[in-house]
Amino acid sequence: MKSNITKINVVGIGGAGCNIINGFAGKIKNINTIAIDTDIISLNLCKAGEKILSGNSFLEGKGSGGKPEIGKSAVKDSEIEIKNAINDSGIVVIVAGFGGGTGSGAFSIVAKIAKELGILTIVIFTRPLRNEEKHKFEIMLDAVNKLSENTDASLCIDNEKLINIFTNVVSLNIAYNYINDYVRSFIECISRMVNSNNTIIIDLNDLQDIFENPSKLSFGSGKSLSKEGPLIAYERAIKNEFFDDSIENATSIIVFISGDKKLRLDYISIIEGLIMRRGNENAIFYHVLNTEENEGFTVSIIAVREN
Ligand SMILES: Nc1nc2c(ncn2[C@@H]2O[C@H](COP(=O)(O)OP(=O)(O)OP(=O)(O)O)[C@@H](O)[C@H]2O)c(=O)[nH]1
Ligand SMILES: [Mg+2]
Repeated sequence: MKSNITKINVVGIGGAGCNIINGFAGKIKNINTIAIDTDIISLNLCKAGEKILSGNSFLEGKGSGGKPEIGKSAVKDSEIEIKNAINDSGIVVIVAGFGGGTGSGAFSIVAKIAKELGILTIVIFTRPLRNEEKHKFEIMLDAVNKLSENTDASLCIDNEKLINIFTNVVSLNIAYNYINDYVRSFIECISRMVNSNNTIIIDLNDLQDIFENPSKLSFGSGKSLSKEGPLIAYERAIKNEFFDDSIENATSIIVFISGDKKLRLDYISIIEGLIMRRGNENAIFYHVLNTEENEGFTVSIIAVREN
């Protein structure tokens, strides 16, 4: 019997991509993780289910040296391996830190392979901290300009926001973990939307329609265990530091509310009313409901606008 599970492959590229997928590799249902890097040390530390070392014949596992054109040609050498790894996916989510050589140079190769296979392709990328070298910004902007070529939707995470969240007193690693958790919640949301036994559903075809034109995403998610949990979870989602509140300009808004069997109808309609009022009146509204949570409530919002 053919399974109707949409297989989701998350592909981390370069140092940041590998670190970010370490936050959830093996921990989310129906998700496979694949790491691609030119740097053998980064790849060895990565917990992805599958690992691809690119450009080894000329880089000897030493990385791209910050050069996107090297990262790109290295990963081109691995095209067949990449194709085999993602072939059976319904959705590919590429994760990379823009600003270095491997992720910024190679993401477009992986996106092109995925699109040619007819796979829905989402790119999650980070922007460098403001105190990083100027040329990293230029590399990042070049990569951003290539996003619409082979990407259905992209989600930008500005590393600089960590400075306000942590007021500088924590290690970079702890701050980066915050982003790993955020990416994990996004992947979990996509996976649960298309693969859970939801009361009101959204499927891969709906996502394909929503992302008909290359789209920019804004995402926020919140959880709460309390009685008024759905409302608190909504507030947390909307106030998420990485949710850039572009909801006013969104052409589509997806809201995913999950809770236990006692999930109250009045809470659902309050939340949906609040979101609709914030959004543009012409925005298409999609809602997904799940009542199979063991405890607590989650509200996730994805605002979609054209790239
Ligand atoms: N959120 C997050 N951002 C990171 C992390 N590591 C690096 N970055 C960001 O990503 C940018 C690119 O760095 P890397 O991912 O290390 O670069 P790369 O793609 O491996 O490229 P090369 O090492 O130059 O071949 C950096 O300038 C940082 O802004 C991480 O673990 N988490
Ligand atoms: Mg690297």
